[in-house]
Amino acid sequence: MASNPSAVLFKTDDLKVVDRPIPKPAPGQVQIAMHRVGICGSDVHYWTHGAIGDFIVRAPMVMGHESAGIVNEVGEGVTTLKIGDRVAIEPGVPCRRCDYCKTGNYNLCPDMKFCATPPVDGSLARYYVHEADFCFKLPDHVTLEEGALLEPLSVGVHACNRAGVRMGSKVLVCGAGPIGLVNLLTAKSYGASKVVITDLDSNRLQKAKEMGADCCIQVSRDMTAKDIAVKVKEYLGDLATQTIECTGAEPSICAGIYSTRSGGTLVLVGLGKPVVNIPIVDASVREVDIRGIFRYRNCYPTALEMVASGAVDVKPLVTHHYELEQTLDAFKTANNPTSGAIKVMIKCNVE
Ligand code: NAD
Ligand code: 572
Ligand code: ZN
Repeated sequence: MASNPSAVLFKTDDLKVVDRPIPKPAPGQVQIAMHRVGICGSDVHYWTHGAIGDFIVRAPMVMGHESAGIVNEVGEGVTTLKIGDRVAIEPGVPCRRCDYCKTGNYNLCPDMKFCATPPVDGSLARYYVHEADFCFKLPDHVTLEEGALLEPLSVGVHACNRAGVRMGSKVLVCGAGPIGLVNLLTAKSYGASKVVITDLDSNRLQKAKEMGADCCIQVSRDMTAKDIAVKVKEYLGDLATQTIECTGAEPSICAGIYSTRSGGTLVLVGLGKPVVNIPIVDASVREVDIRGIFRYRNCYPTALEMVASGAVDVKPLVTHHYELEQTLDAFKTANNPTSGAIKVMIKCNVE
């Protein structure tokens, strides 16, 4: 009898792999035999804190939103996918009817159902069902692991689009975690002539260097935001045309403002304290545009092309692999600052 082991978060610090019924695809859906699911910082945060802001785990929830697998069954009316297709799963399905959806800004849909954001179950299971039109067929030469990595890569694509990164841009990326690194990859593939990246952690900067960063700045807590801007200017020959802030830390947002040239753009990807003290007048009088992002929209096709064409190599993001049954160990590694983990990947099936 087939089973469906699934990584379920019951409450804070209570994550177990338990058997669940194998879901049947409704009309318009496909059932997917899951192969690779990456662990995101948000998964770890739900596990350790039981909530992110107003999103509280009130009922058992399956984890995972960075995923790819193989179509195992198609629901009624699905014509675009067939059994055996290898797909990357875009984890957020919007209502399709509201003004935001109808104008293409579906990431802002108030009724978005996003995997592993309470109360919606995620995809860290052996079998999972999803809307067929939010599944992207992978070419044969793109691995399922790369398919799973399209999710964080899409965050980089949306951030660089919102920042206006283009040929010849001189970009500052603040933070060399997985999200800073996908922004580095995207900025370079968009033609940025130089990308400088910051972090507190030298190991993370070493990884950034290996993944194409032109310069790395190891910041320390006693450096001022203006000190960091001076270093950015030294390395880029000027302040940054675009800054992508991927830490959410107040001092780093301040450094991001001072490091962006007049008329440039600062995109806030990192989400930290809800209220921060930043030099807003400096940004205002120098016409530094400050923009936010909320996940991504319409970015999976671009992210897939970037990987399929070889314009970016996302594989070095993955530092650890675990089996589905070892999910708890995988989360412990992802949450251990001394593990050297960037992206921890779970294998739900052999490829
Ligand atoms: P992460 O914690 O792995 O990486 C953050 C990095 O920032 C770490 O390496 C840390 O050492 C570094 N850092 C901390 N303070 C710093 C400082 N003052 N200066 C320089 N570096 C500093 O997290 P991640 O998975 O890479 O995600 C980054 C952020 O992006 C998180 O806040 C996450 O919630 C956010 N995020 C936002 C969206 C969105 O839609 N806006 C989507 C995905 C992730
Ligand atoms: O891959 C999507 C993603 N989004 C993250 C974090 C990690 N991964 N966000 C940060 C948290 N927010 S939220 O608005 N929220 C829990 C819905 O605070 C979403 C975007
Ligand atoms: Zn995520």
